[in-house]
Amino acid sequence: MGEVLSVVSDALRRRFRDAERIAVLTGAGMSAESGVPTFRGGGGTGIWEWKGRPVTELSSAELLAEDPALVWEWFEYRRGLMKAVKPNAGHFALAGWEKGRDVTIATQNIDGLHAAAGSRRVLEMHGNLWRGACARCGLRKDLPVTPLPEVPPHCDCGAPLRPDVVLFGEMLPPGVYDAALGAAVACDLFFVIGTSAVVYPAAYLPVEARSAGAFVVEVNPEETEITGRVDVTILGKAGEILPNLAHS
Ligand code: BJW
Ligand code: ZN
Repeated sequence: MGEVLSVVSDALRRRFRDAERIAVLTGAGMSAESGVPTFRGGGGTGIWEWKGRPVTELSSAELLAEDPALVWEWFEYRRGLMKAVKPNAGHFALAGWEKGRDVTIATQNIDGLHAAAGSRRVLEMHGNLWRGACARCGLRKDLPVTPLPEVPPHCDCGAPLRPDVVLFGEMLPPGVYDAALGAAVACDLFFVIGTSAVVYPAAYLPVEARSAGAFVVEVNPEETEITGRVDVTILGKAGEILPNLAHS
C-alpha cells in the first residue's frame, strides 16, 4: 500500500520537478469542478440515472440497437448540460505542465475540456460528445451545436449517425489504448486523476505504468479501487491539488 496524503509533499514536488516524461489518466472527477456530473456518486451512493435508467443501460450498445432515438435523447440532454461548462484550474494546470517536458493525457472523458484548456497531446479513450460517427461509411462528423436540428443527425452518405462515444461493452477506437499504454510504460511519473478506476481497459494504465517503473500518484478526494496499487494518493480535488504541484 502506498502513502496517503492530504496535501502535496515536498518530496512529491521534487519528483515532479525532475520528471521528464509524464503520463496522465483522467476520469469524470477531473471535470467535476467544471460542473460536469460524475458517473458513480461519491461514497458508493449509486450510479448516474436519467429517466429511471442507469447510465450503464443508457450508454449501452444494446439500447443503441433497440432504441437509437432514446440514446440520442440522453446524449442531447448531456450535450445541453455540457454546453456551458469551461475547463477548471486542474485542466489548466495540466496544460501548463507541457512547458519543457513531454506530457500525454489519456482521458476517459468525452467533454473535450483538456483540449479546451490547451493540452496538446490528448488521447480520448472513450470518444467525444461533440461528434457523431457513421456505422455505414465510418465518417466522424463534428456536431458542435445543441439542440441538434434533426435527431438522429445524418451522415453525408445518408445513414443515421450515432454518438462517437465508446459505450459499455464496445471496443475502444483502434490504436488509442496502445498509444495510451505506450505513454504509460515510457513515463517516469504517472498521474491517475478523478477516476474510480473500475472501467477497463483504462484502469490497467496505472498498473502497467507502475510495473514498468513509473512512480504513480493518484489525485482523488476519496480512496478508490486503485489506491492500494499506487505509490502516493493525495486526497483532494483536482482543481486544488494540481496547481500546487509545480510550486516549489
Ligand atoms: C474527483 C473530484 C474532484 C469527484 N477531483 N476527483 C477487463 C478488460 C476489458 C474490458 C473489461 C474488463 N472487465 C470488464 C470489462 C468491460 C467493461 C468494464 O470495464 N466494465 C466495468 C464497469 C466492470 N469495459 C468496457 O466495456 C470497455 N470496452 C472494452 O473493453 O471493449 C472490449 C470488449 C468488447 C466487448 C466485450 C468485452 C470487452 C469500454 C468502456 C467504455 C466505458 N464507457 C463509459 C460510458 C461512456 C459513454 C457516456 O459517457 O455515456 O465511460 S462508462 C463511464 O465510466 C464513462 C467513464 O469514462 C467511465 C469511467 O468513469 P470515471 O471517469 O472513473 O468516473 P466515476 O464517476 O466512476 O468516478 C469519478 C471519480 O472522481 C470518483 O472516484 C470521485 O471520487 C472522483 N472525484 N470529484 C478529483 N473534484
Ligand atoms: Zn456515412
